[in-house]
Amino acid sequence: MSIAPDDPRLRAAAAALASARSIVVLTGAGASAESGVPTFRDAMTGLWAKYDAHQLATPEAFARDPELVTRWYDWRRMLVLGCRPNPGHLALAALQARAASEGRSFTLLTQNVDRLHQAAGSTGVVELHGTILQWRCTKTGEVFEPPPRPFDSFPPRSPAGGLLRPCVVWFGEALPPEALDAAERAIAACDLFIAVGTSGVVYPAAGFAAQAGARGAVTVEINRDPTPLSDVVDICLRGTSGQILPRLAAMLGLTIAAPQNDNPPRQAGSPT
Ligand code: BJW
Repeated sequence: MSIAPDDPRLRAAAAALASARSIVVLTGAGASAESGVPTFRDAMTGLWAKYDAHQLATPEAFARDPELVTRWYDWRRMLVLGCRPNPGHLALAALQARAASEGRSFTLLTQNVDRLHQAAGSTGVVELHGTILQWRCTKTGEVFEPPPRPFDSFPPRSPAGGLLRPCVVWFGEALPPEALDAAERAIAACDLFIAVGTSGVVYPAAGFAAQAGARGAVTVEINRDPTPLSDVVDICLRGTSGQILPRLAAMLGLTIAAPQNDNPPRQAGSPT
């Protein structure tokens, strides 16, 4: 059930968005669900139903069975290349543009690997878990942006003959240091922190709301379902990001353009 338009929690969140000097938004897979990207924990459908996502998203799985792991990631890469930003992505981009025009800081941290925030127009997006649209050679470290069609053979190889792997962060791997630094600096300075569509169980991102709250920021969760973050934040907004974020934007006087259905597919080139 979604939150009522006149709910005081919605008004409190809109007031915080209108007045905060430094806003941090953390998004998770739920933010892309209404674009048709399966959430991490729902990604195992069809041919992949017999596998556990936690078992595939590890360096150990890649070492053991690079063909299986790269087939899964290439299937997901093709899926996200066919997806478009939803009204939640567009609302975040509009809120960021508004904040910037008023000289206020707005940092978007995402755990998502689909680059839909960038496609919606968000800038300076901090990719905590990398991106599935880029792959790197495990031999040379060279990064490639494969063309928008499936790899010809699995596991894919670079021109140097090394195995290619997606530029994502697997369990047990360190987050990109520059992304973690940027997140920590933004959290230390923020007076409003909003977690959108994340299950709040994967660290370090799962700890960000508590860190922001401990430093005195107002904390908000937007999620379809309760999560461990629900007990940590000041304001829980229960509903989908594609409904709630445009509503908050509208309360600040922003109009969100309807997503374009006739966009050409996103293009990828190679190498970067
Ligand atoms: C909607 C909606 C709609 C649906 N609207 N809502 C401290 C304590 C315990 C463990 C650890 C710890 N610190 C580190 C760890 C270990 C580990 C970890 O956290 N394990 C936990 C499982 C316990 N963390 C790590 O290993 C991290 N590395 C690390 O800390 O390194 C330290 C180190 C330092 C130096 C050297 C070496 C190491 C790395 C974590 C990397 C996570 N990677 C993944 C895979 C990325 C690639 C891929 O996509 O395949 O990232 S795992 C997966 O989870 C993915 C996601 O980004 C991430 C978070 O998932 P998310 O986004 O929350 O999605 P879901 O599916 O879980 O939830 C969706 C939510 O949306 C739900 O709540 C729905 O209700 C909601 N929703 N529709 C709004 N329309």
